[in-house]
Amino acid sequence: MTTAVLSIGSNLGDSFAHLRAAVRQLGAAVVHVSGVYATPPWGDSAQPPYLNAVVLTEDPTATARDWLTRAQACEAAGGRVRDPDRRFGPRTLDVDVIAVWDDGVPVLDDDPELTLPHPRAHLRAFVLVPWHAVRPDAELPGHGPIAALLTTPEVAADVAGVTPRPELSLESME
Ligand code: A4P
Ligand code: MG
Repeated sequence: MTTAVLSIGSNLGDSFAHLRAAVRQLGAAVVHVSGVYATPPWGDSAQPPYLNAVVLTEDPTATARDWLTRAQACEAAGGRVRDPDRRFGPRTLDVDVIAVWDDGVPVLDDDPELTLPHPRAHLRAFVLVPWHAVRPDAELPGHGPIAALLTTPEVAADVAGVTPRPELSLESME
C-alpha cells in the first residue's frame, strides 16, 4: 500500500476545469482533496496567478513510480506543453508528487526522474497551506512538520498571498 500527496496547479485556460479533470482522472485512488487556492506564481513572476490544491491518494498496489506515471498522464490529458527554455513557466496543468509513503514508511529518493520528497515542496506556500488545512499534523519527510515549515522565512512571506477560493470546491468529487 502506498499513500501519496500530489500537488495540482494550473494557470492557463480554464484552470478550475483542469484541476477537476485531474481529480477525476486520479479516480478511486483519491482519499481527500484540499480546498482550491489562488496563488501568486512561484519561481517565474511574469505569468498569471495559479489555482492550486493538494490531493491525498492511496492505492494498495501502486509503487512510488506509479504516482509519477499517473501525475504525468494527468498533465498530458490536460494538454500540458513543456517549454524547455522556461522552467517554472505557465501551464494548463502541473501535477507534482510531493511525498510518498510505503506502508507508512516515507519513500526517500534522489533520482532526478522522481525525487522524493519533491525537492522544492518545503519552500512552497502553495503546497504547504492547502496540505496543512486538511492535515494539520502532517510531516514532510526529511523536513519535519508542515506547520513548522509554514513559519520559515521563505514560506511565511508567501502565506498571505495564498487565497482560499471556497466557491471552487473539488471535494464533492472524492
Ligand atoms: N521529477 C523529479 N521529481 C519529481 C516529483 N517529485 N514530482 C521530474 C514530479 N516530477 C518530478 O518536471 C521536470 C522533471 O521533474 C520531470 O522529468 C520529472 O520526472 P516537469 O513537470 O517536466 O517540468 P516542470 O514542472 O516545468 O518543472 P519543475 O522543475 O518540476 O517545476 P515545478 O517544480 O513543477 O514548478 N507557482 C504557483 N503558484 N503554483 C504552481 O503550481 N508550479 C510551478 C512548476 C512553478 N510555479 C508555480 C507552480
Ligand atoms: Mg512539475
